[in-house]
Amino acid sequence: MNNRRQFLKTMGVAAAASWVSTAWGRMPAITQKRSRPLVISTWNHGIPANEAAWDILSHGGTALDAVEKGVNVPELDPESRSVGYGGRPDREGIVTLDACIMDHEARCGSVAFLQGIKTPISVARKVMEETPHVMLVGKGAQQFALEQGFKIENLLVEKSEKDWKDWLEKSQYQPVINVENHDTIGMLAIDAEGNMSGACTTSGAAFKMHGRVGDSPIIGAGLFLDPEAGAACATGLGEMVIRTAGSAMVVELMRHGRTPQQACEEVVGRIIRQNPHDENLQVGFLALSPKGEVGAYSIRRGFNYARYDARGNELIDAGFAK
Ligand code: SD4
Repeated sequence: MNNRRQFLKTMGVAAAASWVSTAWGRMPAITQKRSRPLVISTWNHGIPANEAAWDILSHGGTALDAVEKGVNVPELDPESRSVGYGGRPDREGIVTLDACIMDHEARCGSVAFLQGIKTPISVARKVMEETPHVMLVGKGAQQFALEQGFKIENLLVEKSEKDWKDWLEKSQYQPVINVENHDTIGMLAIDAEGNMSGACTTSGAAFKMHGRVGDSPIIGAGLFLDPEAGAACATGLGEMVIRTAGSAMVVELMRHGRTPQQACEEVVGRIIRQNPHDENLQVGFLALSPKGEVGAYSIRRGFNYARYDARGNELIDAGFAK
């Protein structure tokens, strides 16, 4: 699909009213019909995750329940090897998980470096709802999860253990672009009431240093939501997302009038300018405005997202810069 068609598909088809400048020159500005409920999520595993989220949204449930239950699907799927149970381990062979969640009142909860719990997003929600804090990490997060009734289980599945043993032969840390095309899941939803929520959960970069925390549990990096301005989430090399306060920046640009698409493109552009010679760098953003407009953009080809609204569940290729 050429870039222009991809752009149009990314933006959805609707009436052209005015013109905007994009990475591909001047294009008609596209106004989408107000659409809700709506859920979008990163990568192929967004399709089954959206199904679970839509089941809640279409029955009048809240966006907060939808994003939690939605991302629980890849978290619990051992075949989803970059999220939750089944995720690839760090270089010590230990699976450590990062996740965060945010609701329409800008309340948030987060866990990082969490071990042995299959559904970190649900622990993050408990942090938000049951503690005076935003973020718990490591042993403290695990202890809190146990107190909340979660079980400790082995998260390292055979395939991930084998990948790790193969990796040990060379022990070279080299993040791979679009790992199997289903990385971190970031999900943004707007419910029938018009309230937005977001969730982001991952096992992080495969074979990372023990103790490494990426962008995904960092409010403002892997996920951000402001009820007045919109919501955004990120996937890709977390260090670069943290350095640009990526998701917070996308939301802030929307507050200042950019469409979700323009905001995603601008922050991707900043990351490219900071790293002009990095040929292996991939970062992608997904964004949602309070009106239900969607944006998605990445540094390189390969980033896609799933969108579920009244018309059904669809996998869409995001636009890309290089
Ligand atoms: C991280 N952002 O831990 C995550 C990994 C990811 O696509 O999303 N990769 O850096």
